[in-house]
Amino acid sequence: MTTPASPARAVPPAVDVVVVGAGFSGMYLLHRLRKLGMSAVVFEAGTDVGGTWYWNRYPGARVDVESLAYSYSFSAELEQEYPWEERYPTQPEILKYAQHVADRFDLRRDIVFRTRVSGATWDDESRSWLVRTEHADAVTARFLVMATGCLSASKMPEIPGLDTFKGATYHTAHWPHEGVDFTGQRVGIIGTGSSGVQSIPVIAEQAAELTVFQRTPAYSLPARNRRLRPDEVAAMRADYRSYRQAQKESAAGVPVVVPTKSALEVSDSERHAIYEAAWESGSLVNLLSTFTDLSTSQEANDTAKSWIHGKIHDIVDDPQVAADLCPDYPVGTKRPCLDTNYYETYNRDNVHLVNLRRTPLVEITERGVRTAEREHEFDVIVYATGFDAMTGSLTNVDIRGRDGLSLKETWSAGPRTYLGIGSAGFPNLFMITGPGSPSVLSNMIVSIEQHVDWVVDLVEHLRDQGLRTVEALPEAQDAWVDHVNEIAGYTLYPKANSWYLGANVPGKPRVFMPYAGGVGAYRKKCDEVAEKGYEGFAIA
Ligand code: N01
Repeated sequence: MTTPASPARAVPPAVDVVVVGAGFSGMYLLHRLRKLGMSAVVFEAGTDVGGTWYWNRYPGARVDVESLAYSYSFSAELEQEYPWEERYPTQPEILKYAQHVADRFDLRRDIVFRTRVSGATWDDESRSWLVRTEHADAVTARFLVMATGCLSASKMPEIPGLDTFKGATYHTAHWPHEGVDFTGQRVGIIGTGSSGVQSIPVIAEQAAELTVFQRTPAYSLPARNRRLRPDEVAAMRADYRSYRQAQKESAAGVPVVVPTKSALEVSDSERHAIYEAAWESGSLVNLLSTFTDLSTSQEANDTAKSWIHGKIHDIVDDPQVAADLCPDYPVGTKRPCLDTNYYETYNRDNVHLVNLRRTPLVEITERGVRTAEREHEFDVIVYATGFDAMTGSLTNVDIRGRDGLSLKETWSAGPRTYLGIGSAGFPNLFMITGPGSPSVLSNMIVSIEQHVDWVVDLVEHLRDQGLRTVEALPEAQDAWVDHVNEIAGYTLYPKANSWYLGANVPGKPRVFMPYAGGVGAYRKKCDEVAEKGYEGFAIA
């Protein structure tokens, strides 16, 4: 998607805070900063608010956290009034919610749409950032907050001949606003992560033929989506505060019954009944919290893996296709998916699976996709090939800290942050849900609100104390990076080639980027740091 040549509105020359991105982070930041009486401008590449939910309009796009939980908690009125319709809302429903929030809190007047930030340079003398946009605007700001999201730098695959295809090409993360009509079309789709798993069943219903090119199968759980019942909405609204508190204290920002047993200490029949109940519940967190040791013990995890393999074989008619759809890495070590009729779709006559592990992809041709076996001809190719996750949206902006230090170069061996919020050498720069924070392992809105509150409280503290700069200390950052790695080392996460580890981007250092210690423990740590006068940060 291209951005128009001119920005939507005039840009102020100087503000207290520049925010990059008008997704859920940027919107809440703006709201909080205004309440503090600080001037702020938000730059947004899209034509409207919504971030992830603005860009990812592919067919079947839904969130995999329930609507009543995947929503802002900062306004009780908003919680009480917003009429969520479905258990797992569609992308249009979530975008409508974001637009409602923008209207309700009058956010758009401080958002400059259609404007990508190209670079930002710290000036030590004035102790401020000079932020530049693609339209050659420049704004001076005391603080720069990157609210750019973890999954926003989309990625095309490294396949020869990408530009040669004569038919239509789409990436799931840049879907046309007017939609795509696949009726009568021969469609090829590359990628079977969450975006592929959600879009494949919907495209299959329209297309004449759909061929799925799968490199790594995903674990996917049926969402069992449905309309929300008035009684469950009323019950949540009657006691939202306790629910929000439970979210804050939970591991993933979604309260669950905390498991007490190992998968290895129960009988086969008890274990199967527990997995069956989680499968029936249509909730990923339920599945991943069935036992205490699924994320730490290979043997325990193998029980879930083989149980899910059994489910896939039950659903998919062709035994070879079923076998090809069975993942071989531990459950949960790549992000599992939530689907509607995903495995069932492979029973359709017009759907074909190509296992790229057996038949590697060779090139894109004028007419379609060539594998080691043959050429497949298409009218349309859909790339559901994911993102340069967690760091791409930060390093794509030319950020220069003290003495011209480049963020991209500084992170060339992997991202280094203190708490996933700041990075040494980059004063007054904050990241919302940055690498080293729970972020993508959690309900993003819970983590976003926690980061925004923490950062805005820090900005308020500086202002009230008459202080100008804050910067992560290298030794605090080193200790935090070690801690993040240590926690990941206790888990099975490093056993899969996931985007959590940067494994989907050739040349990206293999570093486990999110913090796996849980949002409850992480929040406590952040609160302690603040209580101790922002321990680990140099403040001046
Ligand atoms: O991207 P992905 P996504 N040749 O990276 C394949 C969130 N999300 O957009 O695994 C062939 O997961 C790649 O194969 P492999 C969610 O956190 C949430 O689907 O690298 N194949 C993989 O199958 C999710 O995890 C929701 O071997 C190639 C696929 O493309 C994250 O976003 C919905 C290839 C990419 O999968 C990313 O999901 C959507 C190549 N050269 C997204 N290159 C919900 O809330 C890549 N692939 C439900």
